[in-house]
Amino acid sequence: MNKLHIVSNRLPFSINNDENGDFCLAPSVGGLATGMNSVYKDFNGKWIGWPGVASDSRTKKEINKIESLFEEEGCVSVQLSGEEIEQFYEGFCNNTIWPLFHYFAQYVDFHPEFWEAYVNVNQKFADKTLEVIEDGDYVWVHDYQLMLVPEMLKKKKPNITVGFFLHIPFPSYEVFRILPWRNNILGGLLGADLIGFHTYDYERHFLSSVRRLFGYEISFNEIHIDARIVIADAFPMGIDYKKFEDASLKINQTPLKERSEIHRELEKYFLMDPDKKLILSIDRLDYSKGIPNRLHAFERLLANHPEYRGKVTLVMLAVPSRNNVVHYQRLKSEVDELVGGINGLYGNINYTPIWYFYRSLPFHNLVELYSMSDVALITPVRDGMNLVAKEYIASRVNQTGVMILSEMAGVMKEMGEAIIINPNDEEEMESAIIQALEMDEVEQKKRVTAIQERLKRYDVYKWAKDFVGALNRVNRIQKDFLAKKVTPAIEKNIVKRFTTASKRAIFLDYDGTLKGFENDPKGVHPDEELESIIDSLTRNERNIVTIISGRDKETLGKWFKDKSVNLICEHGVWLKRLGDEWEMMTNVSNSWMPMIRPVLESYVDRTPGSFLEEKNYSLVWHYRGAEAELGELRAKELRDELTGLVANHNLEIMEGNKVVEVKTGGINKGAAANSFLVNMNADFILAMGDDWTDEYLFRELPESAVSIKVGIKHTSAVYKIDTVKTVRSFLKRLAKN
Ligand code: GDG
Repeated sequence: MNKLHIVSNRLPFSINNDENGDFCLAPSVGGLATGMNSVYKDFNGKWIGWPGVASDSRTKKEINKIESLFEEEGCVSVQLSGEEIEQFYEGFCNNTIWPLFHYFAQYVDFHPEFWEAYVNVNQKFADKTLEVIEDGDYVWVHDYQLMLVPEMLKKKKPNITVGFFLHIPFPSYEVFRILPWRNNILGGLLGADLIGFHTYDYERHFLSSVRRLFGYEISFNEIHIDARIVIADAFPMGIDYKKFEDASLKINQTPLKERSEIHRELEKYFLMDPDKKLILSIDRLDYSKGIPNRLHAFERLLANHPEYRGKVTLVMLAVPSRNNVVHYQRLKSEVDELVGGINGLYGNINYTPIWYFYRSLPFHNLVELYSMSDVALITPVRDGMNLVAKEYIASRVNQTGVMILSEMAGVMKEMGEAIIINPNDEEEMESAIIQALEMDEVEQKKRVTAIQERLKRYDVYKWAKDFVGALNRVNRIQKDFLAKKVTPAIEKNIVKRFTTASKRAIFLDYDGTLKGFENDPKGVHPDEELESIIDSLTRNERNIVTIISGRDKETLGKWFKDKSVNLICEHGVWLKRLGDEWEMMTNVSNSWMPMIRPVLESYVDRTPGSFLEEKNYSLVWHYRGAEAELGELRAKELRDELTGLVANHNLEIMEGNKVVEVKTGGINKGAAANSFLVNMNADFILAMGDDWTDEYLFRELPESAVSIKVGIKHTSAVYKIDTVKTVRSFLKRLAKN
């Protein structure tokens, strides 16, 4: 496989000083570093990111030293100045995107200078990446700090495969649309070939924004953008399960005198009274984590249930985070005050209700807390995933313990066995704490074991491998397209056959092939360029050009009145040979229309922006002008409703691009083209079309025909071409011969 590179805001090492005071690197312990290490070294790639110090806070010599230390680890440094960090990271990332994507719209700052810094810094990351990557490489970009990088990379190097993973929630469209730069962000992300989220809900919100803001066609989780397919999918991030399990086993076996201070303190606590219980809470001090809500619930418990006073302690580890941002400073004061209040009210010489640590702890202390706490209380008001919840469960090597978990955390989807709460419902949280404290061991073990099995299977290594596997599959889809693409060599061959032929039958679909889609289908008249292409093709009388379309005969008849072309309309009901009158190709009836028309009309009434088109032998409901998601929903409904009706009347439902059409069965472009070809003796046949109604044409024409699909989707055509623009330039070159 080709190289795989990682791009993330931070590099996976932090800078320390060794015993001589020289710089050295310490590996980050986070899940991302662990997961990525498992894949990127195997693929011989680089890790591109910010080393963690402002470039203008050190001397040039120090920066060079730091860069070379990172280089030894396969890392490429992106240097950021103090001002860039302030405006890009603290500004746009943490004051705009973070609150917005966590539904704290009231905290969002919309500063154009923050946005400008975001664009510039993203460009810096992209430029650094472009220096190290080659055609054919894979690049995996991480998180909300770098959402513009995929597009920036793809623009300069289209022949790479780009994956993007978002570690935080993707908000609903109604929230995302608030952002003035929403289209730029979405466009940036869509530069990737694969976009990963923790949960299906975030994926769904993302697709909904793509549909509503850009109107791209989406089938399941595939977004069709001209000649590209972008896939969105859910990959719930796992943890290094074994690392937590092993560390916890080791703690249980540590001899008394070797135990850490925290470990000894915790044991002392239980020695005083074995019935005592510990509730654990660990997070970065962030407003998304719901820390005040949790404290209120704990306070309620002590207030309403005096029997738990002296018996239950909340161990709260709040890791300092983003303390330059004002909302974090306010949160810190709020939490300090709440903890002080509760301890003051319910504590005594022998009892402190909350043990509050405002710092980070070394890994083994963290696991000690996990392995010795009876209950984990994890109550974010919004959280992309929440790895703490997974780490707690992995550390429960004797399978006891109870998890109280917010329904707003992504991890909840994998932890149905936890006690699930709404973090805004303090009463519910209070009852959940009581339920957890009183849960018997058999029940605890049943629940913990079930979650453990799941987390063990889908750990961080599996997560990373799955994502890379999906990236490979996307790459294959793109390659399939390339395999059929009309290359210069293939075109040369087609032109050669075309030149030597004495009679050339050319079938051209109209919408999506010769002409792009527009909102008003009535107005998509041929433009000057198209008319001149048709003229130059038909000037040579060896070329028998036929426009073959689902459109009605009146419209096409009017548009091509002065052109030397044949017309096949309504998918093959009508034929107009050059110089002749309209003739019916098959005997069809439209007596079914009065029965179907009211059904379609009711959809027009209930779907603003949609309308009904009445052709001679078919009825078409168009929803391109409707709100995108509503249109698709109604199209599904309509199809279901029609299925029962059409079966008894030999009718067919055809779904084109943003249309649902009902017509008499057995008529299609393939049959029509073949009957048109009878007695013609064409020694060269060309057919071009973009949607599935053209597939009949591709399938039913003689094998020697040159069939060309416009777009990337699966097809029976022999070749593919990417866009209307390329169709036109191809036809122009053909006409010259
Ligand atoms: C973002 C998303 C998503 C915490 N305190 C200490 C410590 N930690 C470690 C934990 C855990 C990590 O930090 C925290 O991860 P979370 O997932 O809980 O939360 P965020 O930092 O907000 O992460 C989140 C995540 O990205 C991954 O995609 O799950 O939703 O917000 O691993 O163990 N580690 C040590 N000492 C501490 O005091 N050593």
